[in-house]
Amino acid sequence: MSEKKLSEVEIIKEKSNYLRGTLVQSLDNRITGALYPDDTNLIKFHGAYQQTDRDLDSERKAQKLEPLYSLMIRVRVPGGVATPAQWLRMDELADKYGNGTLKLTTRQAFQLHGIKKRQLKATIQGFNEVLLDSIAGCGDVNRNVMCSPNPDESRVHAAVYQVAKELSAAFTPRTTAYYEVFLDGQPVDESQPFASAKNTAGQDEEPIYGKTYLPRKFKIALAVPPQNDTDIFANDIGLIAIEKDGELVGFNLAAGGGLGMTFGMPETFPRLADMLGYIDKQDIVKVCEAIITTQRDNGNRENRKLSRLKYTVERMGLEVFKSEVERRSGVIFQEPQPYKFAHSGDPLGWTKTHDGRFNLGLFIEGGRVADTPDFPLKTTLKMLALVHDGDFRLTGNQNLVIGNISPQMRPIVEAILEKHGILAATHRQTALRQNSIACVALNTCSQAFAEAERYLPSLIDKIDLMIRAQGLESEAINIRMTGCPNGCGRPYLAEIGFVGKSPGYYNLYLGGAHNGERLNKLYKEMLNEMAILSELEPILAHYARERQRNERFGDFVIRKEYVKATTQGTNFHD
Ligand code: SRM
Ligand code: SF4
Repeated sequence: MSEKKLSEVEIIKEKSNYLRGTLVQSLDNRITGALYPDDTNLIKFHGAYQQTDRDLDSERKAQKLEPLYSLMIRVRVPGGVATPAQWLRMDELADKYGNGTLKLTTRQAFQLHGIKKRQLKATIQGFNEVLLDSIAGCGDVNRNVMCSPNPDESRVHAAVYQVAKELSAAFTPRTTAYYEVFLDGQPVDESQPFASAKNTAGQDEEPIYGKTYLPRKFKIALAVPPQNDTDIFANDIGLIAIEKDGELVGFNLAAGGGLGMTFGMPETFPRLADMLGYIDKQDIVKVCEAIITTQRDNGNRENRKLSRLKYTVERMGLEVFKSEVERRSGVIFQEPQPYKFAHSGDPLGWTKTHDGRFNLGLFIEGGRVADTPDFPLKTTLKMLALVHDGDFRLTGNQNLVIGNISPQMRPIVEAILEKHGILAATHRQTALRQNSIACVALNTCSQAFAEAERYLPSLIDKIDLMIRAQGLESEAINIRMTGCPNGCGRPYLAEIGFVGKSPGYYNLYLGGAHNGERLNKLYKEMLNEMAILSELEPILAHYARERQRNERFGDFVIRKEYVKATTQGTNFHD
């Protein structure tokens, strides 16, 4: 039998000595703004990506300059809950070392862009001082664990959030490389998993991942029905909280979700996680670990385009995969418990918590926290963080919840936000815009074929005119755009999805379920703005005229046969 050829990244991991590589030398080298090539792969495990300013690439090339290298760094926030002190620190680091903005990601993490490599260590040390870390922000490991961002909405929410934190800690890499390379001399909080290992430098062990980690990235999300605000079916593991008499008893577990695909490679496709069954809450870490090690040992390590768990499940077959997980964990899946998801969006505006405090959901367009002359969002949130006695919660839809506000603080929070027009901005939007997501795309993302975050707002300005003309301003229609088919803004779960094909041109997908339980389907290819608007206008008008009571846009376009329903990942391209 011929030996299969491992992908280049596998070799780099193998010889990296638990993710060290030559990172120290790369960061010290002052001749170039770039890292050594192998280290560009390893740095991802520590949460950073080497990028260039793509707006300037050709100009700099013409001037025979190297690209303007910088790093994007992703800071994990399990379940999205951050303290005011953490918010303030992120705000400060964005100004001091980054491009002056914060990106709230679709996985409830923070991203800073534009960090120069000589300032990376100081940036990471800055996170560490407020007990944030970037290890496993990216790389072939379990990423930021998502969870409905309202831990105080009920006792169940609080319990689910604890499970999210437990899973995050259980699957954080144990290598001491992060500590050695970035945190020399800094105190490490004992709650951070690598703290316990720091005295054993040089004798690293990765009991779960092993020396070459996973074949590919891995993602876990938890949700509390009826909210599917973490889009659990897009994850390698999706956990649906099941409660009994107001207490969390366990989870329905779905596995094998993932959205990335490559144009022209039909063997790659978005796929929703399959339901494996119900598990009691005390078994959840064990079962998730069994899924992770099954993927570790069976995932494709030759072709990174086919290495996510979703392809392992397809290859092994669901039943064989499930039995293997049961064998490894010693836990048998029970029949899934009944549950119902209503939506995948965020509740915006004021809500009251079960213990009499308040949450305020704010719409953050594209998840970008920045200041503009007429909309000082970043400065206003900083002012709020200076007085706020609750927390800040990043949502899976790139929005922000000012959480846990005491009744006494509510008028103060309101006054600060009102003074600078932030509250009004959330309220005056159409429900369609409030349900929009755009991935980063240009100018930092190396994968982008087209704009997303910088373009979607102006496209929605035009779609909004049709929406208002048809009286649909209160219809929550999920609309999502990405600059390439990797799926970072989860466009294949949108009721209206745009995926960039080339500058100014997008594929239009229709028919995703409003609650995140059905993928959409390609409706038209390579549309420019004019074509997008002329395609959408009659469909929206048709929806306004003929929708049934409570019928969602995604369901309507299927009933009226604009597209066929996608029933599973393997028929996404049909
Ligand atoms: Fe993503 C790669 C941004 C959520 C699927 N993603 C990237 C990179 C790092 C580009 C790269 O490889 O060079 C992007 C950095 C852009 C930049 O300049 O910041 C990037 N992904 C993002 C974020 C920031 C989008 C956003 O605007 O919020 C999200 C960060 C999440 C986080 O905090 O961890 C983000 N990415 C997602 C999601 C959504 C999710 O997880 O719910 C997906 C689809 C779900 C999935 O994983 O299948 C996603 N990103 C990808 C893929 C395709 C993976 C695949 O299986 O094919 C890539 C490319 C890759 O891994 O090779 C990618
Ligand atoms: Fe970049 Fe593509 Fe992800 Fe958008 S979807 S951030 S363009 S990788």
